[in-house]
Amino acid sequence: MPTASTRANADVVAVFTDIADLLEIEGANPFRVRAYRNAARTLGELGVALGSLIDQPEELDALPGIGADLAGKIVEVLHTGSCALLEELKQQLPAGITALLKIPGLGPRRVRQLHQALGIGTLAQLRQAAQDKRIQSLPGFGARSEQRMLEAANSLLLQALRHKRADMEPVARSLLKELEAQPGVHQVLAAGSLRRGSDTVGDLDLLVTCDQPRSLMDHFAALPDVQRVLQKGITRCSVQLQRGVQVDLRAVAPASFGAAALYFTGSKPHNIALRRLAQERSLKLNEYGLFRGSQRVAGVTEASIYSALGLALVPPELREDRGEISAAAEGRLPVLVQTRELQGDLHAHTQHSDGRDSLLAMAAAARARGLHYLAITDHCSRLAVLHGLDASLLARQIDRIDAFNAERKDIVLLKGVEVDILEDGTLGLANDLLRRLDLVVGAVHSGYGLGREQQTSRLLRAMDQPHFSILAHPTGRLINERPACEMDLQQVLRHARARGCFVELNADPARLDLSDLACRIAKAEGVLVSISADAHTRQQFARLQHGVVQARRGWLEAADVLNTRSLAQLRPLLQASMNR
Ligand code: DGT
Ligand code: CA
Ligand code: CA
Repeated sequence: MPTASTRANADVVAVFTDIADLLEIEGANPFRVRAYRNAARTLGELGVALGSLIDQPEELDALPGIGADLAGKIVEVLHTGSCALLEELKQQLPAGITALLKIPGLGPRRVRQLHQALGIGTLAQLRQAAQDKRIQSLPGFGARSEQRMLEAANSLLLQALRHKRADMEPVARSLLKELEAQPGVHQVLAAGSLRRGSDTVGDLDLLVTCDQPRSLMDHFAALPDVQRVLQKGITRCSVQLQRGVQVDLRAVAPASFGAAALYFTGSKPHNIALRRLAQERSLKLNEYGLFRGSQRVAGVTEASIYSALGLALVPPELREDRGEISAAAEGRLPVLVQTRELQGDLHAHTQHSDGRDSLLAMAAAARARGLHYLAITDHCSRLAVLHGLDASLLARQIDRIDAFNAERKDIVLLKGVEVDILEDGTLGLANDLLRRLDLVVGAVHSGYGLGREQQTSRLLRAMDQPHFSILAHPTGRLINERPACEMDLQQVLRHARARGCFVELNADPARLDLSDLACRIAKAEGVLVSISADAHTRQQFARLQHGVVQARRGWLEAADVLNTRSLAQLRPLLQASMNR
């Protein structure tokens, strides 16, 4: 029977997000909109499965921002997959209309206008209307914005649907748990790009060993999350879940489990390189094992296969055929950084800018994650500067941190700021303010579209400022939303090293910026990488693990990462970046 407890939190988050978007497009009361948006955010960050709370509505009620009304709707979604309010809203507005909000420059009000004036309710309709030049004559639109919308709609429509890894991880985990609980199931593994830690994942590739594959496939195909069965055989089943996620499940023999794990983890180029290596040794490698003639010489574990090929075990994150095989042959695989090696986090926000939690709550959460220092780097907006608020705001934050450090000894707070890098490469705050801090985190928040040379010299100049420590989310990319800025990344990284600056690997799953390859360039250039959660809530320190996975894909070792340093080791490094 489809049980409510197996439905993912993600379903509730998706329903609430849709409600908020649709209400907003309808022009509903902003407070009502915000209630759904905040609830979606809270639930997205919830550590526990909502399904486990379904029989205790009072527990739901107790969550921040969730009243009796929302708690009722959560239960409704858990039971039915949707809720009456959403269905009602969908009667009034086309279901695809929320996709229009992804077009840069299109907010809810303009989406409503497009719908009312031209009946546009989908990306495809928007594209058609823009091609027909029907939009430019509407009040508030013009030929240029129409052209930009056309380009954006085209690229969104073309965008291959790849899922963010952080969204797919819990889906995979809950499927594995479900499979593991079945009788006669011995081993389970999520292979493919998810296991390799790729920042986006096309589909999930699950492996099991079990006594009765046929009945396991039946069970899998009948899971409540399954929307469509694409293919089903005795040892294989491909399904589509809600939100278009595809999952391939394969049952393999225990003697082949390692070989299958290796094969289905990939990547394909890594597999091909391994097979070539096997051939050179007159061996044959496939998903069933490593064979000499008809004799299986290895296959139960991945390690046995690598070892038979004369290789050290290659961590999944490195299996991209980017030099890992010769490194494994020569015993010079990197010792990849681990989450528990992080000593602190150098980028975090509190309720004093756009964060949600207090300084105390953030400090406690960081401490609970085993961190020994945390830099508070609230935004200092240009607007505040113009109004002369900056000095007093920053001064009060400095006082708060001094008071905290005087009283508490379990974690040290560092005084920082996230300051805008302006288009000319200067910073959004005056030097006499920056000078009072322990570190300055600089970031681009506008002018993403500058040309390559202009963007590069902007960043170089920012690092030439007297107080500049860490270049945050260096390329500005947002996965599936905004491409990396055009720039000469190698030159930027080289300059960072020369100026004693550091670069961030922002662990926000929507960013993961630097990319894996960029991390490798940073390592080659000798610039230290700061893995930061960029937490805006106390729960978001959990993001650090995503950053670490990305860093591992970039071959980073503990020594390559700034915040594996103890505070005593870190201080002089930061001081140098603050006194140029
Ligand atoms: P994705 O799903 O696009 O994020 O990427 P992967 O790497 O998970 O790719 P997928 O799901 O197509 O296949 C899973 C693994 O199976 C892949 O990493 C390597 C292996 N594989 C698939 N097709 C081939 C192939 O034609 N040759 C070889 N050697 N391996 C393959
Ligand atoms: Ca895959
Ligand atoms: Ca696949």
